[in-house]
Amino acid sequence: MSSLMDRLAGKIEAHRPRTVRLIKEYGSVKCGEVTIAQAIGGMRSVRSLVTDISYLDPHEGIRFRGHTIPETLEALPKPAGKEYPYVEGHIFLLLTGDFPTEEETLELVEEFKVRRAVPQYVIDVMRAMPRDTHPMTMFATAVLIMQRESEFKAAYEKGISKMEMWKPMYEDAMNLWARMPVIAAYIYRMKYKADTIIEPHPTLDMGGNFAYMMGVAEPYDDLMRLYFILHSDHESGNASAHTGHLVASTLSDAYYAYSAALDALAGPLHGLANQEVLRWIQGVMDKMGGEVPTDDEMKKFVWDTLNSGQVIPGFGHAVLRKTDPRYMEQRNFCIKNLPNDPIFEYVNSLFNVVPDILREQGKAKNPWPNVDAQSGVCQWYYGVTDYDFYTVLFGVGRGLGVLANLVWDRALGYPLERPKSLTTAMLEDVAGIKE
Ligand code: CMX
Repeated sequence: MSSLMDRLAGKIEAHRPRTVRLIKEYGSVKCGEVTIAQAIGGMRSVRSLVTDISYLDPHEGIRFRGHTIPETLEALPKPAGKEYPYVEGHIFLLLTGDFPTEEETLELVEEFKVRRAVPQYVIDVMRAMPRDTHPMTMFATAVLIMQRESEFKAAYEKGISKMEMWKPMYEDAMNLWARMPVIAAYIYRMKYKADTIIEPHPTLDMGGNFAYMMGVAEPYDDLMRLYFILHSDHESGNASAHTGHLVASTLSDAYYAYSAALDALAGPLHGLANQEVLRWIQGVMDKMGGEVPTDDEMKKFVWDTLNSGQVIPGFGHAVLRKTDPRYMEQRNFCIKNLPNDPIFEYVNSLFNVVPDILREQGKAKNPWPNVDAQSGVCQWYYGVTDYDFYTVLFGVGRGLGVLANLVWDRALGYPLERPKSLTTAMLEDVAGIKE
């Protein structure tokens, strides 16, 4: 057993009695209620999911295992000479709740290297797809096609006790974590870089190897360490994490569940917003002939978009009610590394004008920027300008949290998800509407 699996086993043993006790002794205690608006309106804020891996406070933002983003970035081990931590160490934190030592992190770095070989049939399937297929479709397909390798599925078919199910789920998660960045970089080089594939580097960590396989020089490796960590988890209710949890609740394996989570991420109200931000900015740039608009000019572009019935991508959030700390952390990176970049100036200009406009329009509950408003700028600066690829990057990051949650879902025996539907007539009845 690896140090990580060993630590995880201890954590699971210690945690199980808490869940059992809550169900057995306090199962009938209410933790929330549901209104008609919530039932019709996408279950906003309904307190009906449980995870200990991250918690999203509307005003403070995300905490990973109780730690804010700055605390997490500070405490995780970093490769020598680098500003941002090993992604591998963050996986250790998400799974166990403990910050790993350098030694434990390096053990994980080595383990992922052993697990990361992508089978040839996965490559063949990706290559057989029309080259203009959206990269998220390629990515989700690549994950799904590997389902035949699921150790969870194999163990289930042989017959495995409920208490042991987390172990093959962990093996599946580890294999996926190791392969996700490799597959993502493969798609990028095949689709956008004239099929000039770069094989994995023998010594680099996950972030370093990803940058290497993308063919992008330093400090892109550090950017991607930051990026993957920031995008990893946003508690359970967001569409991608929730989809993963729902699918796995049928005792479906990690390949089915993560692939489905990617499908949810591919919508423009969720992860695809990062490509939409760059597409929107490019549209403005074209109209401006490359010049950065004044605030008044930018206001007009924003109002034109709103008046044509579209959302401003990268702004608003279903839970957050302040500027997303993930936006701020990426902004800090930009201020340090690309302060004079024209697209960064565009994003800053949007930061100056959009919140007031959304407030004036009076619809969005949160007028502030979210994670997607800033992430594409950095990619563009380092030459990754094919913005329909950006959601794949989000998908690699989100996989860290989705898969960590799936391991714990199995460890705690979370059951099949099955909320109850009502008809409109029933709601009218509940509301006391007579005619
Ligand atoms: N621009 C214009 N209108 C917006 C808006 C925005 N950025 N954000 C919210 N609104 C509108 C909604 O469309 C909704 O309008 P209707 O009443 O006409 O349907 C109204 O304001 C109320 O929405 P809300 O309760 O504030 O927000 P929701 O929880 O419904 O939706 C989100 C949240 C993120 C989908 C929404 O803010 C949005 O569409 N933002 C733009 C897309 C985006 O950036 N998505 C990425 C989010 C982060 C991520 O998951 O990656």
